[in-house]
Amino acid sequence: MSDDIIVKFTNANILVNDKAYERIKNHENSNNFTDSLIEELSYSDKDIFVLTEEILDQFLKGGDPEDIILDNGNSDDLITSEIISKHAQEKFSSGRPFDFHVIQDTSKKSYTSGEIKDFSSYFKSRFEKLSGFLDKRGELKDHRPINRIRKTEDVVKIIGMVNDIINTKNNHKIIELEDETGTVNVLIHNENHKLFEMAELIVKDEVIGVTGSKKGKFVIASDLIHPGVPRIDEKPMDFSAVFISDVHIGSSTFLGDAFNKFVNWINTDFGDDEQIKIAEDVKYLVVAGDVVDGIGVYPHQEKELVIKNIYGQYEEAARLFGKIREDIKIIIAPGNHDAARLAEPQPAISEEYAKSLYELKNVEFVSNPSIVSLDGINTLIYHGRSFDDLAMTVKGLSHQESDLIMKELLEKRHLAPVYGERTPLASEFEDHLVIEEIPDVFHTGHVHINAYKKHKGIHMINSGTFQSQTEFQKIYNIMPTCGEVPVLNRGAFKLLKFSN
Ligand code: D5M
Ligand code: FE
Ligand code: ZN
Repeated sequence: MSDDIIVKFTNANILVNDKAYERIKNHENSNNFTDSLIEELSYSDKDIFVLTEEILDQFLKGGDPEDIILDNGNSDDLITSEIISKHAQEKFSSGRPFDFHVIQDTSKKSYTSGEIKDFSSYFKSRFEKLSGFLDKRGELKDHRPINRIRKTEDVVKIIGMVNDIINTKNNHKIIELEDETGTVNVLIHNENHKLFEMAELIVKDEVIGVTGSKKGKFVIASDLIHPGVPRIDEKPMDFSAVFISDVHIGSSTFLGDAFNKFVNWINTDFGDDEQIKIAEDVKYLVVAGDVVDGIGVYPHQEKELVIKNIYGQYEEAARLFGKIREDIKIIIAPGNHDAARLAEPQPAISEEYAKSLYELKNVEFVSNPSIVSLDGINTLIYHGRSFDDLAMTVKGLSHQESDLIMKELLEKRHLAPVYGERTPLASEFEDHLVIEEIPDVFHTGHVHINAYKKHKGIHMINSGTFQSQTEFQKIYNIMPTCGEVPVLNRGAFKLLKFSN
């Protein structure tokens, strides 16, 4: 009988210490008790573990045996430490198991032959992906292709890409909409205030749904529908993630003192008790582009550089990021100042230029945009170049409030909806800038001004900069927020200031 118990536990990869074994053996229904223990404990992700009296107590109390297993690492009661699996040892000795993986990276996938046919397959891909989201919207149920709309019709539902937006003499708006079958003009009356306001946020090349009626040449819009994002549930988070961007190492306006303070904080050597507590929790540092200032990014840039070659800039970056404690994973995406193809999607920063940065063991390089999972918290990283286009073309959107832009991009389900303006987009076979997965965190930079808002459960973060105002920014009256670092601390947003 008691041999059976041992065999059962052994087959289940569970070692039983003497005291626990005595108690199980003396249980009135030892066989059934063994079975239920094995069933409960086999959910553990450890290869082998030791069943102790405490675990048994926990089990009998109806608690989760896992809770106590984690606390038991140093207990003398364990038979020996050698028999704990290597896997478990790694997990416990570092004390910080990482669950990091890259969900979307276009570094290698992204290519283009540069031929005209790429251009049409690019737009076809964009249309297919975005109309796919709209197709699921109840408001657009039974929508029809544009060439199937009759001359006069009371109820019209269509999906199309915005070809053009025209403001009429009487202050109405006409949106020219196109699908694979044809084009149609959608009229938005200025008396329909709410709809007109919505229409002001529509940009060229985005894909929208329209409901309305057909009269003569026009579809008179009663509603405009974005692909949209559903509200998401907040995920539990038992660590801190830190977000920075636009460090601009190599520039004479790079704020080295503030950055050093930041590094000291993240290493738990600087800050008040509460701040140090947050730092102790940090597992991930995400960098959303413009790590260095680059060279030849704008005319006469050399006058504003203290490190005038790109290799030297990345070496300095490696020296500074190399001071960060090694048990923090650093994830780096490129921006428009980094050494990577400028056209988006930008592949990861080139190893050729950033050799010493690549030598740091705790750094991961990803594309712009990319999606990474930080212990299950899905983070969409995008530098934010397209913000320039949106701030320029859309009334009410500005660099100062990039949270409003981020919200629009989420609702449009596209990171750079306007094609052919300042944001160079690679005409690929596939549109990689469609927001296909709903992230938990949407992290951007580029504008050098911090922003934070939660939209339908998604943390939208712009991580500001470590560069003081440049000559260029003076001309455009851009007032950067410097050395202000957003942190998600166990799900709560905090902004830590290192600028003075
Ligand atoms: O961008 C730094 C800041 O300058 C940011 O606020 C955007 C703005 N910027 C940069 N390039 C342009 C263009 N071409 N037009 C308008 N505004 C721009 P950074 O990428 O760090 O140079
Ligand atoms: Fe920048
Ligand atoms: Zn930038």
